[in-house]
Amino acid sequence: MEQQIRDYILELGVDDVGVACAADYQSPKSYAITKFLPDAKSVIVLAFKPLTSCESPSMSAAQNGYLDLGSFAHTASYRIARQLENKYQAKVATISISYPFEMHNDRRAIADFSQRHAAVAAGLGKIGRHNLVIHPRFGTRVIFTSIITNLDLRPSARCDEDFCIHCNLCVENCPAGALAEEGRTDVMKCLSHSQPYGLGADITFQLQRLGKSPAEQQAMLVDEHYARLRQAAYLGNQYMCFNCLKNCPVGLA
Ligand code: B12
Ligand code: SF4
Ligand code: SF4
Repeated sequence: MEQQIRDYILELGVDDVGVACAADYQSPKSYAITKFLPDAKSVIVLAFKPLTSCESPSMSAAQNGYLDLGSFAHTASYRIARQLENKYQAKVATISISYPFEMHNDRRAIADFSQRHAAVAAGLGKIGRHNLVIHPRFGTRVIFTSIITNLDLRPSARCDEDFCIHCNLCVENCPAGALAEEGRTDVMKCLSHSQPYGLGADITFQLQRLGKSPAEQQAMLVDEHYARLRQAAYLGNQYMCFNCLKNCPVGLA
């Protein structure tokens, strides 16, 4: 069954797949896996290698590349989950690139499920100095989604090798200094550079608006900054920095 599922997934165009035993998915800050599927037994982790368009010098084209990747990942994940239900009578919970992501004051910037912990448990790579998973073939340039299932699948072997060559290029090229401390990404520093038009920026904008005169508010609302905030909210997460990913030499031919 494992091989059939694997073949189906790769034939859809997913770049790699790994399986973790649900008990081996241990992400202390995330919710327990049973929150998503009470009788979870395995996690199927899908790896997607971004197209070169994601590294276009045009940030808008790079954004578009990631939006394309997201659409493909959604479709592939849905088709695989459907196949698991129809062919193997499985139960499933699909976890996409960034969601599910409940908003709580005491869990800021922590998603409900951690794709990195799942990917490591499913043998799809190891964490590098930049706190991202480095895949054995694709290096840092890889995005993950997961499907939790009640099927008892044989887990993939974990990666033993350290793929990070400790060149420090990710740290040196981070414009926010968010990677200064080893093993921790300073979330607020990263966010200010990677999502200048994200939720945090929107809140700042709304707070700045408070107390302004009607004429000042009108000027703020017709400014391009507000248009960018609205565009980002409409399109989804618009990341403007990929330096830690783009500067990592691992996986480049
Ligand atoms: C919220 C989020 C962010 C937030 C906050 C990150 C955070 N708090 O971890 C911000 C906006 C800062 C962010 C930035 C980026 N993100 Co982000 N992000 C997420 C998201 C949605 C949730 C992460 C989360 O819940 N973290 C909180 C908990 C789980 O993390 P943690 O336990 O504290 O783990 C940390 C440490 O423990 C450390 N660590 C130390 N030792 C070990 C050992 C193991 C085994 C593991 C797993 C971790 C680990 O690594 C973590 C970094 O702080 C995930 C998708 C998902 N659902 O998982 C993507 C995700 C992590 N992001 C991703 C990417 C690519 C990025 C960016 C490059 C942005 C971009 N331009 O695309 C930057 C890179 C920043 C960096 N170098 O760390 C990818 C990473 C892919 C990969 N190859 O690993 C993910 C997995 C999305 C995906 N589906 O592929 N992200
Ligand atoms: S995405 Fe940019 S700001 Fe965030 S950690 Fe990576 S290099 Fe630094
Ligand atoms: S850029 Fe260098 S130090 Fe950073 S993760 Fe890649 S190999 Fe490791």
